[in-house]
Amino acid sequence: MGATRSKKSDTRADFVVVANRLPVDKEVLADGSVRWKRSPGGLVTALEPILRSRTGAWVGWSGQPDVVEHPEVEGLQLFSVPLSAQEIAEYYEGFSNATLWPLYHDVIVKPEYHRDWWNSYVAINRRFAEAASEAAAEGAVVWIQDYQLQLVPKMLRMLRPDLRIGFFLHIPFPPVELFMQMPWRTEIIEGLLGADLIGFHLPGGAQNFLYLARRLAGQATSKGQVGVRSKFGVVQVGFRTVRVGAFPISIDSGELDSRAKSKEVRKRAAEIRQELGNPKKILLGVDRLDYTKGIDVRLQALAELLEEGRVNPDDITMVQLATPSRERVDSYIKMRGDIEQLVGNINGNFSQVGHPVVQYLHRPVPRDDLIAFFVAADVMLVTPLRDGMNLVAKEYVACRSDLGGALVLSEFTGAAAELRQAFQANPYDTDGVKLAITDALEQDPEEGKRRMRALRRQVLTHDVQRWAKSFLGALGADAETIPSQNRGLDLV
Ligand code: GDG
Repeated sequence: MGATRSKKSDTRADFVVVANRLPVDKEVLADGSVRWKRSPGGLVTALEPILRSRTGAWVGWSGQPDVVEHPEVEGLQLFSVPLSAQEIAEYYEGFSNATLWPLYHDVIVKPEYHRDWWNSYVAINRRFAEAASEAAAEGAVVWIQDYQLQLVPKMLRMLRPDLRIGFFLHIPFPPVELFMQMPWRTEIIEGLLGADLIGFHLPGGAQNFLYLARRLAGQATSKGQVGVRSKFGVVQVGFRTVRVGAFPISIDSGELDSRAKSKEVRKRAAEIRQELGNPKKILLGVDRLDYTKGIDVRLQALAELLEEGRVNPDDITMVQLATPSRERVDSYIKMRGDIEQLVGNINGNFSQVGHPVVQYLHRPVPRDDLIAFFVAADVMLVTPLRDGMNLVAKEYVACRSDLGGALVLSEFTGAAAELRQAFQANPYDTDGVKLAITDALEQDPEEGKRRMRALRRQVLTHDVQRWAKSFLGALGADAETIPSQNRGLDLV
C-alpha cells in the first residue's frame, strides 16, 4: 500500500479506520525477528484509495496477546491496541462472539450474558476510543467498524468533539424483540448514537435501529434529560443530528473478474475438475466455519436428495471449504463436530472408494485457488440461517464471466436483496432448499446465462469502492454538525 505521508507538522491522520483487527498479521520468524504481513480483505481494498490520498491510519488489534506497536506497513500508519489473554477471552471470544454475534444472528445459539464480559467490552472499547483519539488529527474523519466496537462512537465523541465519526455494522441489526434481551441495551444504543452517521447493510437493520433508538435512548426524557426523536433516516439527539442509512457492502468486483479470467486461474480450475474425477456437476460451499452459515442446511438437503435418488452420487462432487474460525468458543467446537459427522454420514452412505461425494477441507485456501474453485463450480451453495451480506455469493458471480454456473442463495442473507436471479430458498425449509438445488443442477443453459448476466450486472456495477464512496459521501455531507454542540449525548 503506497500511502504518502502528510507534509504537515501534525503527523496525526486525517482519516482513521478503527476496526477490531488490523489489516496485517504479525509474524514472528524462526530467528525471532518480526514481520508484519498485510492480510488483504475487502475493507482494506475499499479504503485503500482514501488511505492513499490522505494521511491514513488504522487502529486495531494485532490478533495476538499483548502487542503494543505502531508500525508503518506499506505507507499505512498502524496503531496496535494491546489485548491481554484474559481480555481476548472476555471482550472478543466472550462478549463479541458468544453474546453479540448470536444475539444479532436471530439467536441461532443462545447468547450468554456475563457481567465480567460486559465490563471487559466497556474497558476495551474505551481503549480503542483513546487510541483513535490519539491517532486522529483535528477535524479528522474516523470510521469505526462493526459489532465489537459499538461503544466507541460515544466514547470518542466525548474525548474529541471535533471529529466527524462514522460507524458501519457488518452484521445484521436485530429486531426489537431480540435486542431487548440485552441487559446493556441502552448503553449500546447510546454508544452508537455518538456517531454522525450509522450504516447498516439493509434498510431493515436501519429501521430496527431507529425504532430502538426512539424506544431506549428516548427513555431518558422521563428523567428530565434531552430526548431522542427519530424519523426515517435521522435521529435527533439533543442538538445533534445522527443519520442512519443502508449501505450494502460489496467486493472489488472488477479485480476479481479479471483475476478469474487469467490463464493461471482457468488452468487451475480445469485441474480441480480433473482432480475431482471429472464429475458431471461440482457443488461448492465456501464459508468460515460458523453456525450462521448453514453448512448443515446444505449437507442435510444433499443427504436427502441422495437418499431419495433425486441426485445420483456418481454424477456429483460437493466441495466444502470451511475456514477455521473462533475455535475456542464452545458453540463453534460443538458445531464443528456436528458438521463433520454429517460429512462422514454422507460419505459413508454414498461414496465409492477413491470418490468421496463430499470433499471437506477445514483450512484456509490461497486466494487464487479459491477463485479457481468459483470458476470450476457448477452450483454454488450459500445457505446461511442469517448473514449480514455474504460476500462469497457476490464473489462467485464476479468470477463467472463465462455466464456458467448457478447460485443457490438463502433468503436470509443481505445479498438476497440484490441477487434476485439466484435460486433463492428459505434455509429453514429443507424441501425448499432441495428444490433450489435440483433446479440449479438441472437449469437450462440459456436460462442460466440469462440469470448470470443479470446477477453480474448488479455485482459489477455495485462494487466495494462505490460502497465506501457512498458511505463517506454521506458522512462528509453531514456538514451542519457544530463541534461545540457535539460533546456528550445528554442522555445518561
Ligand atoms: C462479515 C459478515 C458480511 C473464506 N474462506 C476463504 C476465504 N474466504 C473469504 C471469502 C470472503 C470472506 O472470506 C468471507 O466473507 P463473508 O461476507 O462471506 O462472511 P463473514 O466473514 O462472516 O463477514 C458478512 C461481511 O462481514 C462484510 O461486511 O458480508 O455478512 O458476517 O471474502 O472469499 N478467502 C481465502 N481463503 C479461504 O479459504 N483466501
